[in-house]
Amino acid sequence: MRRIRANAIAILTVAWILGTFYYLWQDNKPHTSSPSSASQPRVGDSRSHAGRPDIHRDDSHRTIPLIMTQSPRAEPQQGQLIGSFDEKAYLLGKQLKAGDDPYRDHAFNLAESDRLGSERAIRDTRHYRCASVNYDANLPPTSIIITFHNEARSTLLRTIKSVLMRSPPSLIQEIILIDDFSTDPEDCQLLSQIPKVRCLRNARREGLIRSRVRGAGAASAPILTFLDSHCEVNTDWLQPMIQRVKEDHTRVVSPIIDVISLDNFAYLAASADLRGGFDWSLHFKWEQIPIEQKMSRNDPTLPIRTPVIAGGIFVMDKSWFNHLGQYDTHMDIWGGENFELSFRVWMCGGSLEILPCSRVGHVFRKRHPYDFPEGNALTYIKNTRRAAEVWMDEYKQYYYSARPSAQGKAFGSIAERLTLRRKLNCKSFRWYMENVYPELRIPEQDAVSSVLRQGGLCLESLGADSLGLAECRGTGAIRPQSQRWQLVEPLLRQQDLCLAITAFTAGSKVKMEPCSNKEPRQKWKPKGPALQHMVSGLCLDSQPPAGPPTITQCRSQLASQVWEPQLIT
Ligand code: LR7
Ligand code: MN
Repeated sequence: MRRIRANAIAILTVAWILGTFYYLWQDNKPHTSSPSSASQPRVGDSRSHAGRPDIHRDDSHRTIPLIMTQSPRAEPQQGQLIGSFDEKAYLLGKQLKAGDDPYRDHAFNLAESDRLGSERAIRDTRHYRCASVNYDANLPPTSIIITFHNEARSTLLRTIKSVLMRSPPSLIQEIILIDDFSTDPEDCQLLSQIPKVRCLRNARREGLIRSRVRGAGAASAPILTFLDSHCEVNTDWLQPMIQRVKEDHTRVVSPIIDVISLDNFAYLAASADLRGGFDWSLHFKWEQIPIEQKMSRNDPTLPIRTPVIAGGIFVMDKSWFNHLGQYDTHMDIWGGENFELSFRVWMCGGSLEILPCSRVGHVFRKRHPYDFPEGNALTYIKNTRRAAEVWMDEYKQYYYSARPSAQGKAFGSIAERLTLRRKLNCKSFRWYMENVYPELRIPEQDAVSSVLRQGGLCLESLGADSLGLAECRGTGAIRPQSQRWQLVEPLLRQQDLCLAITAFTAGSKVKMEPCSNKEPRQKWKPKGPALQHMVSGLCLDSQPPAGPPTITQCRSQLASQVWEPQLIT
């Protein structure tokens, strides 16, 4: 009897341990994206509804913090998606020749892309809670618009097949390809044998902006979905975006853009805490969502408001796209259109968001693999200048000071776009700054000039090496440059020269030298009325008053260490 009981306990213990291991394994195993689940409801699915020079290339988007993922599992193959289309013949029609540089034509490793096949499995990179979000059963269908110029056949086909494999078929009305005058018309034409795929070819090179407008004009669905030509969409990518647009047609929504390695085509999850931002030169960058917003996010499936979108991958109501003026079709080839669209959407009554439950992979590259007929730099300047002139009001001055070379470059007439802005009764850029992107610092606030007063005297630079206290001269505009200081933490500037220590020890002299944000000898911060050198911890001291100032041990209220900034107005 006792033996039977002991055996029973042992069996139960083993079963419990095995059960625990199985549970943990289930929880940790990589989820692999599968063909869309919307048409096949899951058993026990308890879904509840919840709500470039920087000109050459905008490189910041290539530095997305990554979360490394495990290798994916096999995904069931989907037949019948491509009809009579002969995929093998299509891919064999363009093969890399032995000895060719696999990066030459596309700025990514073509050999690796060709080797991968068109239906590979990728990891489902969403937060696990996304799988239990519910979407309406009767979402409206969308037209997918993909513009390309000399895209590699294998990446283009993988983009299309990933859409067909991982979207509910009822949501895909059509896939419109705009061949932007690629060398070989068959790259596009042959793909129109795939059911739902249409191919439009430009008679000359138009650039991605006019190409997308053409695609949108040909679209028959009420919702537009734009994709770059080297993407792979992930599990249930489409429903979250269409749902948000269906609920409010003024929303323009993007997925989180995962990274497909340009070297080995690994699919890597991007951080879910990023939004789109920019600097005054109109250089796009990914940035952390502001800390207060991050703290108040208790549901990782909720949308993230974003000041700008990256530009290539987004969903928008077609009537809203047309109502808001599509794109500025005087912009050429590549660049700047994402700012123009983003400012316009926000300022004219819409909103922009990133949906963390939607994930799309994109091959980020380090250079453009195609030519710019007018040159890369001039094109980027023309496009961003148009965006700045039409939308940025008095704030455009900061764009020009960040990009002095833009001044005087041709950008064509903007009369039509200004009329559009007036007709749509759009808000000011100031409103955008205050309500949408208050985190963008205004350079002029940093650059206000002050005198640094000590008693009746002012700190003055006398050439590069010599500094001293001198009688404060003039007021307002007639203050001499040598007494005007800009306190842009951590730098103490006079134009391009900055106050620097000469050595890190007490008693060392200070001098002026060309500014560098990275130079530890130039870093200062206010400490009460004193100015403390951040690295040495010593304070700026006028002693002895006759010679050049030095750095000495900080002592509170020591008269020779008191520097009162007095704004020059
Ligand atoms: O003359 C051209 N004609 C085209 O049809 C030049 C390009 N294109 C096509 C091209 O084949 C591709 O499909 O336009 C698309 C975008 O060009 P890419 O892939 O060379 O550029 P990118 O990935 O750096 O582009 C990002 O910035 C662009 C600014 O104009 C566009 O907004 C792109 O759509 C945008 N891509 C994304 O947002 C994807 C995520 C990358 C980021 C950030
Ligand atoms: Mn791209």
